[in-house]
Amino acid sequence: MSFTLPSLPYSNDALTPHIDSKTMEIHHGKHHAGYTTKLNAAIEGTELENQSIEDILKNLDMNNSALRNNGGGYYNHCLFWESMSPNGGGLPSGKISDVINSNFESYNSFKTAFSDSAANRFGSGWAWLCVHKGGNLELCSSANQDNPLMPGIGCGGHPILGLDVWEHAYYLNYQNRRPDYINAFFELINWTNVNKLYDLYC
Ligand code: MN3
Repeated sequence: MSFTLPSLPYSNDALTPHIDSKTMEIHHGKHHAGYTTKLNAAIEGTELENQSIEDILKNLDMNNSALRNNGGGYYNHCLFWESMSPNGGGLPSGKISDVINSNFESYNSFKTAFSDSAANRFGSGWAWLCVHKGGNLELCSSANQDNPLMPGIGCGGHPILGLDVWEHAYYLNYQNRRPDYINAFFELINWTNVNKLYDLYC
């Protein structure tokens, strides 16, 4: 069995003006496709072929850089596309709204903390919102294609929202202005999906 590149849940131009069509086309069609191909090459002929991507990441040998980079890249981008919606953004709805308020005091302080986490990640990486068993939330960031499911990353729980802060995610439209891109992401967050993942993993 091998992993397949998922279709985007919307068209390349659906997230404009926040994320432009060309960036989406290259990011999904080239970068994510590349991680998928290389993940499949890394597991071909091994016992990992029959495992879920979550299990592969949870039990990862962190010295296996091909699997770490491409397994992470595959999973992280799958979550990233689902983290956004043309109809997203605005205040959180549903249960996650209450959980954010109880964990971070308010939506605004959550937004500031998540944005700082994304802005302060030096070089390439990701910002995450994760849920622990029992329902508590944790914010963190990780380098490169690392992911909270991997051992020893320094943050834990199951990711329910992920923001890609690699330059390939924003450079065409925003150049070096990562904070503007982070602000734009908040106009796109798919709170329906965040609620769904919270219920699955809390
Ligand atoms: Mn990316």
